[in-house]
Amino acid sequence: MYNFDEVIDRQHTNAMNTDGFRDYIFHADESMTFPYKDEEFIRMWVADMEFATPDVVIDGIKERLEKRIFGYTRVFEKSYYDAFSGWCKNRYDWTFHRKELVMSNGIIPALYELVEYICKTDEKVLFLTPSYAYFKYAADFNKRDYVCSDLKNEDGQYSIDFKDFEKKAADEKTTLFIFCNPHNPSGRVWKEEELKKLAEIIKKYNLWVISDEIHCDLIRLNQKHIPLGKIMPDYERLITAMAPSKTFNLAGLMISNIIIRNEKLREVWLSRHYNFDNPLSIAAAQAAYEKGNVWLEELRAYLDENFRFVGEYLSAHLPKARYHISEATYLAWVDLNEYFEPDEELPLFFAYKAGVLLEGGNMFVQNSDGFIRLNLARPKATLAEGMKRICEAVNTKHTEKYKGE
Ligand code: LCS
Repeated sequence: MYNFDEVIDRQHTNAMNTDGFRDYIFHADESMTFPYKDEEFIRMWVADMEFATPDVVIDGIKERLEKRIFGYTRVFEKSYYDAFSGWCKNRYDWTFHRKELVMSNGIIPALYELVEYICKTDEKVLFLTPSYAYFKYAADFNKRDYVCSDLKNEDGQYSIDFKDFEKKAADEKTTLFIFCNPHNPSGRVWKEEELKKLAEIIKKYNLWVISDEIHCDLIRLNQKHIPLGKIMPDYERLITAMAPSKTFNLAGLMISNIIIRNEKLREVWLSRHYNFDNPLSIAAAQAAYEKGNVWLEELRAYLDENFRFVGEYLSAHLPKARYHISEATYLAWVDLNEYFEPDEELPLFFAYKAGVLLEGGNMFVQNSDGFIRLNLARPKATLAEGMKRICEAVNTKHTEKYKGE
């Protein structure tokens, strides 16, 4: 049994989570102060976990360290493909050809590159909103327009508005759909019928599609992830992105898998991408895919329990909050519209009044005012403290808008 209750000190590790929040959440520098010391915050924002990377991964890195030379490195050996494709086969009954797999330091940099390679300057990127903001940033970075299709939210149940999606897909300038499967921030695991309907529209308009499946391993125990590649086995214009970074808490090692079916696009990638990888990251990822299964199953059970706890706590202390257990991710998506005005700066409110760092709906492009996103991948004790502080701050809130100190 792994000890997910352990509270691990992350100070002095150059962690974004502990040291990067002023810049990322508040666009501020070190001069921004709070009624809390930095180490007193309960940090429920950026998507990494407060849990240790599994021992099997750390052992994999140690074994590689003992080889003592860290020269220029790429994934040459078939053993990496065997480990990762075996993982996909076992968990999702889905595989891909070895030649289709390329590596990237992250999915974000891959998105930035792929938008440039795929979309001409007057073409547009389509995605579903609310959205992980880097889908929009990937378009902005390349000076491409983007178009959003708002998800429908019926009493907290999110679904795709297929009519609206098709209307936007039909625009001949829309050439690329970036799809979050499962979806951050709503936590939806898309069902087979939904994926099939999407696939029909994608095919009808011959769209390129990047299926970002970074969250696919972190689903509730009762859920099933279906790679879009399994629904569209022969569709050439599909790129699938998966990574060990969220699953095993090793985002800082910067390694992700990009599966590019189209040969021409792969050639562009291989000729323009900086094709080197970090040897320690390869070792970590391979060990994770070969030996991380047991740890992951225990983690998922722990996360399920954290989601259950949050639901229970909110219904007792903030009964007007709308909350459903996310089907995927370790991120809770909570609708606080009954307590706040739509344009209130929720991250600012909770940082000042609760000592909790969290992300607000305004950070997810559109269609998400009045929401907060809470990272639940943490020990139960600090989760309970975070929830207590959040609920107390809302319940003692004055009725007027909070505008910062
Ligand atoms: N794609 C999605 C859908 C994500 O949620 C994230 C990280 C990434 C890509 C990043 O991939 P990387 O470049 O690290 O391989 N999500 C984060 C989030 O929601 N908050 O902090 C990070």
